[in-house]
Amino acid sequence: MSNKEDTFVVEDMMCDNCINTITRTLTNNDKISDVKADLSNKEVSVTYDDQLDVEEILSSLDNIGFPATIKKKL
Ligand SMILES: [Cu+2]
Repeated sequence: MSNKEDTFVVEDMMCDNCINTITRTLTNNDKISDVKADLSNKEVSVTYDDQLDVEEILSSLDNIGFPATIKKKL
């Protein structure tokens, strides 16, 4: 098993409370090993087991009221 990292754009992430909610929710998933939120860019970088479907990350963010999109890699 190996890890991959994706960055998500979360437009509704406005403050530290949002970051806490997002970080707590994602780190509850044991296939997610690291979450780094950057409020200034409204981006969340997630390191996760490649067995985890990225759609699951998107839907868990959607479920807590933070719809997200995957940032395209350059
Ligand atoms: Cu907030």
